[in-house]
Amino acid sequence: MGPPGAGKGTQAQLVAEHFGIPAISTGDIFRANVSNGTSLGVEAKRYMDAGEYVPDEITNNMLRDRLSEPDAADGFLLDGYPRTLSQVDFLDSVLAEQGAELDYVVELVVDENEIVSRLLKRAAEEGRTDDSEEVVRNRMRVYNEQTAPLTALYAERGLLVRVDGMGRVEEVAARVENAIVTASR
Ligand code: B4P
Repeated sequence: MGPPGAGKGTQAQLVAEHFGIPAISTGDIFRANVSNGTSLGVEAKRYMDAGEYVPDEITNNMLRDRLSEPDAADGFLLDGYPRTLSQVDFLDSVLAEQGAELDYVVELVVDENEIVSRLLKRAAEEGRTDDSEEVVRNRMRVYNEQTAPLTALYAERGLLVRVDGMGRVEEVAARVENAIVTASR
């Protein structure tokens, strides 16, 4: 978990590779659907371009399908999911059906100025349509309202591991890996 631009996608790839499990990013799945012009992509794009969350029903069904693929049978890392209370409840029910449970919830902590500067840099380099300053500010507002409160819920469950997300990508990856190893002792 972490605000937009905290480095969730960047770290998810590195950490999943380190632990030999797939990184499952709801944002990436939406973007793949947008590029392939699927009906899911057309629907998702409307929300993503405005910096709003894609409705829970669409996101939850998509996530359930992805978790039923064979490569997720022995563990997985979720990137950018859950983002709402309804997604937390849905994930709990899918995991219960599979007899699985979450081991950790990693929160990347990054200050707001750094976030805006990272995302504006990405807008210039990659041209992602949801990285304009106006849309980034809306994404941060939506995150603060809907997703930030979920970290308290996972802290109550004893699953939350908070990691400083400032600094170089490799430094942050080492911190995440160490935090997970320490938390599992
Ligand atoms: P995401 O794809 O999750 O986008 P994000 O929040 O910007 O990603 P992230 O934090 O992963 O940033 P990244 O590592 O790339 O979501 C996009 C949209 O999809 C959402 O707004 C929503 O509409 C929709 N969506 C996704 N999941 C959903 C859900 N569950 N429910 C409903 N809607 C959903 O890093 C950002 C930039 O910083 C990159 O350019 C990177 O190179 C750079 N960077 C990373 N780490 C750095 C570091 N340490 N130093 C310097 N730069 C760094």
